[in-house]
Amino acid sequence: IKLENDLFKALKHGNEFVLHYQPKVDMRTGNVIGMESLIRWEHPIYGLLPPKTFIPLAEETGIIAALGEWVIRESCRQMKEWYDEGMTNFVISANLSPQQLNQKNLVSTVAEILEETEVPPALLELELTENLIIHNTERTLSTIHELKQLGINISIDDFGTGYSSLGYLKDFPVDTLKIDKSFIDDITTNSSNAAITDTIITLAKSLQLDVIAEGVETQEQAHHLSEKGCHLIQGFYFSPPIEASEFKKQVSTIQ
Ligand code: G
Ligand code: G
Ligand code: NA
Ligand code: MN
Repeated sequence: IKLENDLFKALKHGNEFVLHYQPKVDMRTGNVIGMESLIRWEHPIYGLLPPKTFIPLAEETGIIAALGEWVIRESCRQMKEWYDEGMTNFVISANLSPQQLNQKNLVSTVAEILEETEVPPALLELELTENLIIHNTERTLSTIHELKQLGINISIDDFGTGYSSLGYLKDFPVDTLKIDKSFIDDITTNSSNAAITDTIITLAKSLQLDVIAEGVETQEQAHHLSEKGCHLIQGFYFSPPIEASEFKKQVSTIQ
């Protein structure tokens, strides 16, 4: 209850949340091609709280609608700032909770934020978890179509972890599959996970989707993925999520 009250207050007063940014790198060029924004809560007493300590609570209490809107707006605001500084080749990704997709006004809110922040729609990506997509309804599907019509990108997060047939992929207008970290962890030693990863890469290729691996921590993992044709990488190997102020420095170091 205590944390729930704090969450309401933190959102109302607006300045206790912060986004960190994790670069996504194209290994063929070494360029940063985008970044995922990941929320943290600068709690006045408990210090910097990771999302797992408050996102579930925000989802249970419905606060996620307003919090999620803040995440998209702040991601776009920061993106525009970097864009104006000449970093025009990035796509910024924000995570979307399942509840947000059921919000009636989600599409119009995203449209408003794009207009307000003057971010080109093609430079925004929303990450949806595979489980959200599997438990889809007609409405989920039409919402995703409407989001796509705004000109933004859609990626499927944690790909490979849902219990699904892959049939949904032909109905959903998605751009990118994000291979879940759990497959990447032991990709060089576990032949099953290597085979699954390989299959996802092939699947993405045949459906003409982009594919990115997340949670890449070692050079061996990066090499393995590269050899299999997955050139986009996100993970501690290049950088953990970092503050906005660190991001510009990191970008010039990586590039
Ligand atoms: O880096 P990390 O510990 O921050 O992220 C942990 C989890 O929290 C991830 O599963 C990530 O998808 C989720 N997460 C991070 N930021 C957000 C956000 O802004 N919205 C939602 N819904 N989930 C987020
Ligand atoms: O949205 P998603 O569940 O994919 O969130 C990504 C999570 O993975 C975040 O908590 C982020 O901090 C974390 N993460 C990103 N790269 C790495 C990595 O290389 N190793 C580990 N252990 N965690 C990572
Ligand atoms: Na994500
Ligand atoms: Mn993920």
